[in-house]
Amino acid sequence: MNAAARKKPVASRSPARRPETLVYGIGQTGLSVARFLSRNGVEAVYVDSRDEPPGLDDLRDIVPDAEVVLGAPSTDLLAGVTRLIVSPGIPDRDPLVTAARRASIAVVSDIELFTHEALADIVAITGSNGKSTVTTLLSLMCDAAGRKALAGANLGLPALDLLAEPEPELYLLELSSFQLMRTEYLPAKVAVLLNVAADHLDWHRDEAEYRAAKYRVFDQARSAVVNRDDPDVFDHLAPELKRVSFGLDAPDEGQYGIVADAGVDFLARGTLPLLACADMAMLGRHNCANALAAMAAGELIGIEVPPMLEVLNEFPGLPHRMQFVANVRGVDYVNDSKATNVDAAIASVCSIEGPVVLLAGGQGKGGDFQMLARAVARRLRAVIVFGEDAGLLAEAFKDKVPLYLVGGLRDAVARARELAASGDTVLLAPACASFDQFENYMQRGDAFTAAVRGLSA
Ligand code: UMA
Ligand code: ADP
Repeated sequence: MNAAARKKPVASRSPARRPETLVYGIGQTGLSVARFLSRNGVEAVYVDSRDEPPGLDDLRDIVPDAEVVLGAPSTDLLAGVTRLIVSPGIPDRDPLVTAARRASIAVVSDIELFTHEALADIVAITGSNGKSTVTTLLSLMCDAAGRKALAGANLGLPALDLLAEPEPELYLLELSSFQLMRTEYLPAKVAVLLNVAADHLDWHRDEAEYRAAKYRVFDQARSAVVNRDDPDVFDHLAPELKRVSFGLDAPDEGQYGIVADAGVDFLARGTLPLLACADMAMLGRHNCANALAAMAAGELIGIEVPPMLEVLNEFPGLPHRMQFVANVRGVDYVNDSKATNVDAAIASVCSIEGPVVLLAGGQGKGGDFQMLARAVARRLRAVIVFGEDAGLLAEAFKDKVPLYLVGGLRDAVARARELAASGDTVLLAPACASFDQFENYMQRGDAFTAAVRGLSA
């Protein structure tokens, strides 16, 4: 199959007869695009720079007759093409994407296709950290309130696959900067920007480009949920745009925040306490921010307070995010494998009371490890580093905190057991992507969990 696909001579069809749409990327997004185009009777050429992209067999089932081109693509493929639909993992500096832009070919995301088709209202959720948590909270809140919503995009089902489902009342889209950067038309009923911290600097040209991609979420929005801790965001809102803010400080009337009452912190709307933070099922201060953002968005789509509180009271969080694994000899082990950037790891460490043995490492994404070390060192009993960027992490932590360099996660857990005292927490919050040693952050979290279970066996 692969060889046949590769051998298929690209130039065998006359340029005039070749489809005008080129789909670049045969992963989850590419397959959802193929299903969408096929449902709509649109022919396309499918291209992937990998010799064996993961979706190839499925693609053959969806569009058996389509031309498929594998391996580093030649820009000759763009002859006669009017639209390049690009998967989010492919950066803009990619030669085919660059050539397409230079030739004024429309370079679009799957989200752009989605927004032109979707009839129901859209809630667009973005941010550097907390997107999946907030999208899930909002989805559960809709369920609890009896509102029919479909959630997807960067989380779960790709956006275009949502269009194949019975039409809901609302689409809840988790959007990455990669997707936003190639989306011009996003008429969201509610646009949520949770936070912006350095991330994906291996994909984006610089932090300014990354931030600009995030702010695009507001361009055609009808209302906005914004974080008061990021004052820059207010410069990117049209003056007349309706907005509700959230933050970890005391809120003004009509906004969401935290109020203290008799020494107890509450999630609050204005001066009205709604739920004690300690009564939330999710762990960590950053999850208070996520809960407040979800409530602000919930209000803007007309959900009543009781079903929202019910969800916050019960939902323990997604796997691999501040997930309690076990207590072994008085030491808590917590899996926050999804803390794949510096800001997430800082939030993660700072949300734990008592000394932490931090396990960090993997593939850095251009984040500032010095900033991580400065922010968390005083909370750490020790740091254990591993993986491709262990050296950079070690450089940042040296002389600040006892530091150990190990080959992998299993060794890290074994060393952590020796170092942690009763009452401590051993926390996997890697501040890095997992791809150097694992398939993804989930496999890394599972490896951590298995190693911890090995300790308690
Ligand atoms: N790739 C190539 N050549 C190609 C096409 C892809 O080398 O021709 C590589 C990419 O560089 C990347 C990998 O293949 O390393 C996957 O890229 P992709 O665009 O094919 O990814 P999909 O399988 O379509 O999955 C994407 C999102 N992945 C990325 O943005 C990297 C998934 O988010 C998303 O769930 C899915 O679409 C459906 O919408 C994952 C993710 O890691 C969870 N997202 C990033 C994050 O959350 O931080 C943004
Ligand atoms: P995303 O989908 O944006 O990656 P997740 O909800 O999956 O976000 O959370 C990923 C990680 O980010 C968590 O494991 C946690 O370490 C961190 N995190 C979650 N919410 C926040 C927040 N509001 N602020 C800072 N860090 C957060």
